[in-house]
Amino acid sequence: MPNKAFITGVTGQDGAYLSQLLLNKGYEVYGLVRRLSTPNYWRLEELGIRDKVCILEGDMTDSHSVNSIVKSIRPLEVYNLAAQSFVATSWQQPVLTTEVNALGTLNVLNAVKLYSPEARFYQASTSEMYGNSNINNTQDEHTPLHPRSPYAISKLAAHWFTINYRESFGMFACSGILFNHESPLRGIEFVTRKITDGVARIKCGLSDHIALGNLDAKRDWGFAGDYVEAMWLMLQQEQPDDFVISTGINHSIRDFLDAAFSAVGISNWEPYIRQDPRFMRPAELHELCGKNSKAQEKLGWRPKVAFDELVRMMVEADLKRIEKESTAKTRYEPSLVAGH
Ligand code: NAP
Ligand code: G4F
Repeated sequence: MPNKAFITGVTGQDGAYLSQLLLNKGYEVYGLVRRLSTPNYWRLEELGIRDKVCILEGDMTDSHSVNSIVKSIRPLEVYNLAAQSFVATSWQQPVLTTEVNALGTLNVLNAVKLYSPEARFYQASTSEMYGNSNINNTQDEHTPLHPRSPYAISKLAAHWFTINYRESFGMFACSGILFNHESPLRGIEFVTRKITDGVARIKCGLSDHIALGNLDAKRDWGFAGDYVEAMWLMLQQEQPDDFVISTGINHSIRDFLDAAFSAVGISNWEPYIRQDPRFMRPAELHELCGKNSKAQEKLGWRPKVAFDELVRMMVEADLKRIEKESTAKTRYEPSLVAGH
């Protein structure tokens, strides 16, 4: 019998790569998808797996739908990836962010506890939980947590619910504290993809600038395809545990601009960047850099794709999309919304 995996957030960046990984390993993959007026399957389609994932309609905030789904499939592995994942939006929609990320996680944990108690559970925790807290400019599993956005607070609650269900009910529940991970499937509102899409448009003569906020923040950026392997590895261990997943190297937004513009042969990017206060945050995280030694030691995991390779991969994918768009004469992703 193939192993059954249930993924919330299956239409997101990580959900798509994780589905691909699990399908390649012979799993049956079931994904929770919320009802939208326009279905959002572009990532699963780009990976060519749209028809291989079994889509089940429900919503993280609707315990009835989550319970029915878990009861009907009785998965052996549950990956809880669904979230309102954009930090900037969490100041505008703190209640929704908390309902989806914190209470939604509780809905999934309760459904697993009631209807599939043998299942192994993965929680998508985040380096945002650290805020500006660090030890020698890095963060690991022991660094104090000090969230600085409604998003980070909601994720901290979900992180502790996961640990609490492990300690209270003996559930095999793991939390992956993942640092920023990117890919050609990244949402266009995140700074990396906003830059690579903007650079590709500038290169093709479709735009003359990119409007950005703080250029000095530093993030530890890895490749999403590498990070979903770590999620799977966590659920294959003998004991449930929590792990930092990161590259251990950070870069500023300026460094990202250097790499993205140089991928299209532009060495001086300053004339193409406009700093726009709409993209500044009420509370910023200045520097994230994860220490991944526990994951290396216990999971045997290490990142494979380096920073320059990642940036180049994203720019090349956006150049290809623009070529396709100009042939089809339509843009197939929503344009940027103010504040994103
Ligand atoms: P993403 O691309 O924004 O995907 C989020 C997913 O959640 C989408 O499938 C979305 O569905 C779904 N979703 C949102 N609200 C929902 C609701 N009410 N009910 C059901 N589904 C809902 O995020 P990602 O980058 O793949 O990240 C995956 C997870 O890892 C998230 O929990 C994120 O917070 C966390 N994380 C990400 C990073 C990173 O750098 N990427 C780092 C640390 C942690 P729609 O397609 O309908 O919008
Ligand atoms: O790309 P970002 O929006 O990602 P952020 O806030 O680090 O969050 C991402 O990573 C977290 C893991 O640490 C995840 F939990 C979360 O779900 C998400 O995937 O912003 C990165 C940095 C910030 O410092 C921001 O202020 O880029 C800076 N930035 C500068 N100009 C901008 C912009 N960010 C965005 N989105 N848009 C800008 O114009």
